[in-house]
Amino acid sequence: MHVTLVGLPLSGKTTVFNALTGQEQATGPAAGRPESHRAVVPVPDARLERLKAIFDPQKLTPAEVQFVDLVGIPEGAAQEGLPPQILAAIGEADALVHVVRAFENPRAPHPAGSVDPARDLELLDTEFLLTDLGIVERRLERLEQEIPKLPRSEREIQEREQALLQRLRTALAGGTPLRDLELGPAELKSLHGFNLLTLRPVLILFNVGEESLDHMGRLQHELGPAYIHQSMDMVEICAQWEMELGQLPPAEAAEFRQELGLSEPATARIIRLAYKLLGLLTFFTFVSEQVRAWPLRRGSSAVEAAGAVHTDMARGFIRAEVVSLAALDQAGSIAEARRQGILRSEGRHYQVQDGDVCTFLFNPTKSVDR
Ligand SMILES: Nc1nc2c(ncn2[C@@H]2O[C@H](COP(=O)(O)OP(=O)(O)OP(=O)(O)O)[C@@H](O)[C@H]2O)c(=O)[nH]1
Ligand SMILES: [Mg+2]
Repeated sequence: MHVTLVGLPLSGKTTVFNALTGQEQATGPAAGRPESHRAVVPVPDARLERLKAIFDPQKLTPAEVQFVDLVGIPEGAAQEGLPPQILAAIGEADALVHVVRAFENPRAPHPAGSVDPARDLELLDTEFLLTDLGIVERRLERLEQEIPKLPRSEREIQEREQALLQRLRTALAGGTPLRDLELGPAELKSLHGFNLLTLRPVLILFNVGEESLDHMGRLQHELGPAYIHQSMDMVEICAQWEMELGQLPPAEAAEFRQELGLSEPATARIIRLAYKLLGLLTFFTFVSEQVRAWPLRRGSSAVEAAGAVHTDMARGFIRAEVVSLAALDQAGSIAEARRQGILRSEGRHYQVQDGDVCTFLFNPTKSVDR
C-alpha cells in the first residue's frame, strides 16, 4: 500500500513523515531545498505474535506500507501546473494524507502569516480541484478534435469517455472532488491513466501544536461536520511530539502516551485509518516456514486473495483451507483444527474475512502459460 503525504509548504509533512517512519529527515525552513522522501514501514498487528506462538515459523513477515513525503504545494501551484514528479507520486498513491497546519511556531512562521486550518484545508483542496479540472479540460479538447475525424461507427468509445469527462468537469467546476461521485468500475478504469488527484481517498491530518495535546479532537469536532465528503476521514496528531516520542525507548514512549490518554503511536493510528479508508482487511498465510500478513480489499474472494500472494496461485486455484485466527488460537494448531473439523474447505468465491488464516491449494501446471 502506498500512502502519500501532501500539504501546503511548512505544514509539517516531513515531521509527520519522521513520526510515522522513524526517519530523521531535516525539517523546517533550515532544511534547505525541500525534497521528497520514501520509507517502508511494517503494519503493526498484534495477531502476528499469536500466530508466532501457534506456528513457530522461521520468519514472521508483516504487511507493509510505503509512505512518501512530498514537497509542499503552494497556493496558486495549479495555475502553472503541478510538476510532473508530484503528479506521478500522487498517481501511484492508494490514499493521500493531507497534512493541515494547526500549530504555532515562531521559528517556522506560516507562509500566509497566520495559522488557519479551515482556510488551509480549502486552499489545497482548491489546488487539487483546479489541477483535475485542467487535466479533464485538456482531454476534452483533444477528444473534440479527434472524434469528428473518426468514422461514425468507431466513435462509441470516445463518445462515452467524452460524456464521462463532461460529468467530471461539471462536478469539479462546482467544487465537488471526484471521490464524491458514484463511478462504476468501468468508468474508474477508463480514468486510470489520468492521475486525477481528487479521486484518491484522503485522510485529513490536522497537525496540532504541543499546547493542544490535552484537548485533542477539537478541530475535528469543529471542522468535521461542515466538511462532508466521501472516502475521507480526519485525525488530529501533534507531529512534533510524536516524532520526539518515536526517538525514545518504546516503554518510555508508551508511558508518556498513557499519561495523555493516547492509546497508540501515530503510525499504528494512521495505518489503521488508512486501512479503514481503503476498506482493507488482513488475512494470514503460513507457507515455507513463513507466517505472513496480507492486506486485501473487503469483499474479495478466495481466488483474489490467492492472487495477492502469487498470480500462479490464482491461475491454478483449486480450493482454500481456511480457519479464523480466533478459532485456530483455541484449537492450538492446524492439525488440531483439522481434527476438530474447524479447518474449512472453501471454493474460489468464498469471501475472505479479516483474520482468516488461509492455505491455498493450487495446481502449478495450470499456472504455466503454454
Ligand atoms: N511547534 C511545532 N512545530 C512543528 C510541528 N510540526 C512541524 N513543526 C515545525 O514546522 C516546521 C516545518 O515542518 P516540516 O515538517 O519541515 O514541514 P513540511 O510541510 O515538510 O515543509 P516543506 O517540505 O518545506 O513544505 C519545522 O520547523 C518543524 O519543526 C508541531 O507539531 N509543533
Ligand atoms: Mg518537507
